[in-house]
Amino acid sequence: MAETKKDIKALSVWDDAQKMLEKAEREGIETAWDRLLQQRPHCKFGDSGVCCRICTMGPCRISKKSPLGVCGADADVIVARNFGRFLAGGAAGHSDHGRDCIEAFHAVAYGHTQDYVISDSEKMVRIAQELGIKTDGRDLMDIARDLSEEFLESFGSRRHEVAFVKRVPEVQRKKWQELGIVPRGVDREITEMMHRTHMGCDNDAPNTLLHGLRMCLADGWAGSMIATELSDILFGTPKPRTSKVNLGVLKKDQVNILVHGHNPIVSEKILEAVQDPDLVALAKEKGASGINLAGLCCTGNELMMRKGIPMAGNHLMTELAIVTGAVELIIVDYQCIMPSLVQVGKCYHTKMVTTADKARFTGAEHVRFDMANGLEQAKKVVRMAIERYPLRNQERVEIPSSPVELMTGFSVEAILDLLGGSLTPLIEAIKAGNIRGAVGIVGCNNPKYQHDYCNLNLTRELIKRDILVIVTGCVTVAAGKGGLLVPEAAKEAGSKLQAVCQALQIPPVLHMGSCVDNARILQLAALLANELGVSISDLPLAASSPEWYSEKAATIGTYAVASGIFTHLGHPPNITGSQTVVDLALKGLDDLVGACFCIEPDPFKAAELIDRRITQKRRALGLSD
Ligand code: SF4
Ligand code: MSK
Repeated sequence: MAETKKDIKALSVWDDAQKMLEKAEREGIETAWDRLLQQRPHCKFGDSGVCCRICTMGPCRISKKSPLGVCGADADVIVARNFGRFLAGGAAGHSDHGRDCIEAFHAVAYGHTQDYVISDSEKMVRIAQELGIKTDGRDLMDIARDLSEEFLESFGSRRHEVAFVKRVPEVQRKKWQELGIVPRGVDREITEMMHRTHMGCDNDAPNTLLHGLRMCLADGWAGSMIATELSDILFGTPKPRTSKVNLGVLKKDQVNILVHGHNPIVSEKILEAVQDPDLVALAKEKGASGINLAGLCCTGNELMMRKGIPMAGNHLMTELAIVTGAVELIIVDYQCIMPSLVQVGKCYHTKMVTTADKARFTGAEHVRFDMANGLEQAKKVVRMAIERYPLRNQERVEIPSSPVELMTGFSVEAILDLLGGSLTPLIEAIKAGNIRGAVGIVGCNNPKYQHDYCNLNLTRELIKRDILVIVTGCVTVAAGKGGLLVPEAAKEAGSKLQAVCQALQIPPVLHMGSCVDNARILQLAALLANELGVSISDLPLAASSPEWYSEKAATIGTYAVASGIFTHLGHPPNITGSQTVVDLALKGLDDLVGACFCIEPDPFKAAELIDRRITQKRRALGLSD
């Protein structure tokens, strides 16, 4: 892990990041790395999860000298409660995003907006049929209304299971039933977690954590899955296409606008607005040669997957993108947006615009987006960006690198298309060992690591071992910048995977989308398991989040494990103060749901651990290596 700010090369593996860190240093601009140093050393009680602030008899901190809180809670109870609430934050983030997608879809279905439309009606009809909604001879908007109501039920308390539990292989579902963790409704499971972790309620750590599994399953198989499916229905199901990545996607002679956050509802309208001929003409009037749109984090992933819009960077590149001095405006929706962006923007001419009432930033301008005014507001924001172009100090502009090409757009539908409409060729490749297994590498950056070192090296190490890698979220940018998201990267893969990639003209690392799109990985895993008549936990699959930081990443890891996917994390959550909780996470869960977590900061050792697990699963299925 990077310890000192002086050695800039130790902070990030990327040339564009290093150059911008040097520029920030020269220009006296503080970044996340500086603030990490100021925060160190971190509090040991907080780090190990044994600090309780759940009631005002405390706060209580557990140590050898004082092993119980004022109420009598021990380290196990306190750690489990804290972790339960941590997971609830992640589940709420994804799922509230999912709810916003339902509201947009609902508005379309009921004719309350002209700005949003159904782009993939074939997918909508297919999902409606899958969920038992009648479609024959019905008007598309009637079907849409029923589907939106059906999805809303997955958030409430009236159902015994969320709609997409239907997709879960039967063996897995039985395990969930035996354990009492079939997810009922997103809001219900999150509320119950908050209730259980109130003082004097659920005081049995394993019991609290079992509910954590249920709540995270509600996120994966409902909140996130609904967000993904409805985003496809509204904005189009991704297909393979090319794009570009790194800070080099910014243009010196154009108005640069960055979209940041998670939900495509805002960024899709910005994309429409930047193509408006009147606004392009206005940009030219102000001296720019055009308007350039680029993405950050998961909103960037959403636009890149569907529309091929380039990405400027991932989580730790967001401040550094502004440091280029070339960004007129950064427009955000929610999640993973550092509050510091407002201050960094003020050191240049960069304006920050917020759009969601639930995610406002002091010092930023708020332009509220709703279903009825999306395009109008988007045009207003693009105009603001253009007006700032003349304020740019070109002498301070430094765009540090040339963009790297990548391939994106591997939705489940696109993968099936590539395979000729059936999973059989993929299954045959797995059986023959040409693809020994698959690993979803997902999630974030964290300044405690050298930026993207683990993300990149774990990906490289796995493809060398003929293991197909799927990326989502911020790892996508790492893989893209490393040149791994193009078919030519097959030469970095083991010889068998290389041959598969060459035959299909695909990269050995497939980009499947944003944070919520990890639901695509769940769906693909379920399809494979159903085809083979086994449980997801029997498949040679794994997941990893090497440089994670967010509550959402922990929630993703937990729903992956609960769904039967062995999951690697680069560092543990704040649970190390309870041996009971650690044992359950690293081992006990394997007996319960057929998968568990493993922790390993070194990407090469992590690859070895994942490989071993994949080999075990192959052998159990009677497959050779
Ligand atoms: Fe302390 Fe118990 Fe209150 Fe937590 S719930 S702060 S351990 S008294
Ligand atoms: S944006 S949760 S830093 S992947 Fe989804 Fe990136 Fe992690 Fe946020």
